[in-house]
Amino acid sequence: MDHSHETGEHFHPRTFDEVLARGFPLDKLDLLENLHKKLARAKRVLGGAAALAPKPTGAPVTRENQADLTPEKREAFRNAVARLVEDGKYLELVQAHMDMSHNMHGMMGESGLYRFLPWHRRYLIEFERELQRVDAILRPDATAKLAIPYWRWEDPFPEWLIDFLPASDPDTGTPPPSRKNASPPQKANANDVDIIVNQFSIQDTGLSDENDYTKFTYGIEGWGLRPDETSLPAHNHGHAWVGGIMNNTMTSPTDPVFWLHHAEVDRLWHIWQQVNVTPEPKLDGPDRIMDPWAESYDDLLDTEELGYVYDSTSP
Ligand SMILES: [Cu+2]
Repeated sequence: MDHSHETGEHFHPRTFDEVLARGFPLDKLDLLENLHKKLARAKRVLGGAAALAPKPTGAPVTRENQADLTPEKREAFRNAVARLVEDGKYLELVQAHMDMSHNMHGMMGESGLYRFLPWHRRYLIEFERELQRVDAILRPDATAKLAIPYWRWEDPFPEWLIDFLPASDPDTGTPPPSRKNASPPQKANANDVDIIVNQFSIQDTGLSDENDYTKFTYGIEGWGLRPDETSLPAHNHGHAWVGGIMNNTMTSPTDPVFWLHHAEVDRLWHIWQQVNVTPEPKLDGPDRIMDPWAESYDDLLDTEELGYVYDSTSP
């Protein structure tokens, strides 16, 4: 069944399976760009940027590999998410991702492709600060602040989240469909991650003026190819592999594993940034601002300055 919105100039695939089947929408770039401008314009009439979350104080928190997380931290993460679901904040966070006027995926065109990494970096920071806010209430005596764990794609689904799906599907108000956690599509293995981070230059995006940033983000979002020209599993494939609500392009953050999956995207970007410092995305004017927040691409380049580090910088 095709659930995508494709009437006239509207075009937005509903599932990552569809996104994978269609591939990067090179032939629809003008259409998508215009749609985005229209949506963004409509949005500006409705309301301004969200208030900035306060700058983090103290030492940066450490985002750890979910497989190494202590039972106490797993428990604290689940309890904090459950609390955010209860107080309605979780739904607000999901709604920010459901609003396609933010143009943060390559399925929406060229600027969406360039905005994918910085937009989701900013989005995770918002979630992490909310986690820390409720964790401070739930564990007033805790010595270390909570951070978002990351899920390495070659690892099995985090077993400590298997029974954890606390939020309702925002579209139906009922419990989300259960996960699939199986191929197809394949999720990325260690060799795929090496291609994404170290062999990104083999990607041919078909875009004019492509640079290293274009090629890297194209591969990590999930549009790329392996050297043998088969599809290179990456971010999009992880969503479709988990399935259930994670396969929904708009409501996927309803599944808490979304944050761990995107923390891995963010960690791989961070690793890549350490050796590839010069290339810039073509983002001008409002496209450079990661709405609904006020930060621009340029404000989102240094994770330590943004309040967090990763416990490992090897892919
Ligand atoms: Cu995603």
